[in-house]
Amino acid sequence: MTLIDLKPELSKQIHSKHDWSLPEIKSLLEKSLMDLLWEAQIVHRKANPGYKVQLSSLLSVKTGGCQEDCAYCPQSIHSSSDVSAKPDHLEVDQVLSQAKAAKDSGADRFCMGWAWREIRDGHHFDSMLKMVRGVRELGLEACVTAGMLTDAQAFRLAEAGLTAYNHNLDTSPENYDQIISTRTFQERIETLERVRSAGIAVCCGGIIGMGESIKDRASLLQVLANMNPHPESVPINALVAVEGTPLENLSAVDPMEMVRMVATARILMPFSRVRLSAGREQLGEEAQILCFLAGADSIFYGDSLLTTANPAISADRALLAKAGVKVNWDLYER
Ligand code: SAM
Ligand code: DTB
Ligand code: SF4
Repeated sequence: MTLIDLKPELSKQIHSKHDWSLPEIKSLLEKSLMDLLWEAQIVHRKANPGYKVQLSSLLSVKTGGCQEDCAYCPQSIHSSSDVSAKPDHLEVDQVLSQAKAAKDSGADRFCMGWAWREIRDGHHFDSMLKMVRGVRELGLEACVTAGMLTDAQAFRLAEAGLTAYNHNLDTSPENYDQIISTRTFQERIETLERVRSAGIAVCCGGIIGMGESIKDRASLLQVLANMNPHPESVPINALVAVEGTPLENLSAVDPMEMVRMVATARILMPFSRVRLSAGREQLGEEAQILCFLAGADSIFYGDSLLTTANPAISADRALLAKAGVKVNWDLYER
């Protein structure tokens, strides 16, 4: 069931579709920035009345030592980044105390990451289930990102109360083998189907700034926008070029490219949460505010992402207050 089924009155105002063509999407990405922002605002205001930004905190439960060779990722054993071979796992109580701290600072969702190619059954998966239950008991939404999974694992995660599973497509199907060679785009799609069949919300997006063309960005968005239903949340990441990864020397993406990507995602997927994700440290306040205007309605909130830095909580509170953006708690009471 999609949001449009739940709120049928909205379908009369907003055209939500699943058959976007590549030229349609490319022409949105290349539109005059003013016209693109205007169109994105119209869609956003109609689809998301009472606009509030969701605050999602991230924690790396298992850092580094991952067998996959994703070119952007410092946690891959194929990279020489500091974190690439740290097989530490946080324990359940450590994770839940971080979740409690995230809740106390105002987070809505707690997202936990494991640097795995795929989930294996056993002690670590049992701990993951306990973490999901504990996070839900705190009254937070729970999200997990841990690589590929089986039908049975997806079902057990759903049973534990998992709200969403994050599994990004990262780049276009055409560009995929330039970035990752240890798995296929199709394997990613199959995991997403398992997550959806288990009744867990799908969190799926990608990264820009990895040397891809505008056509690649359009093609990635086409796959996302033509899913039916659309992913419940769509993280848009800007590459954080980490030393030791094959992409370490790439220069930061132009902030307006993030604005364009967010605006286009909003137009294509009116009711999804579009999350302004990694790379906010490089964006500056003005570009982030333009991303909110373009329809971003979620951010990662907390001083760190998985292994890299994120803006400080105090800076984010100041930014949200400056933009007059509403969150689920009263900014001025905390
Ligand atoms: N191993 C699991 C997986 O790949 O799904 C979960 C963790 S993985 C770190 C989650 C996502 O983080 C990746 O799919 C990618 O989109 C994002 N990511 C990782 N490193 C990044 C970087 N340097 N810059 C931007 N996004 C990054
Ligand atoms: C997503 O799309 N971005 C987050 C989350 N989902 C798991 C991860 C960003 C990671 C950035 C690099 C790092 O901190 O290691
Ligand atoms: Fe492993 Fe995920 Fe990093 Fe790829 S993105 S190397 S799968 S942790």
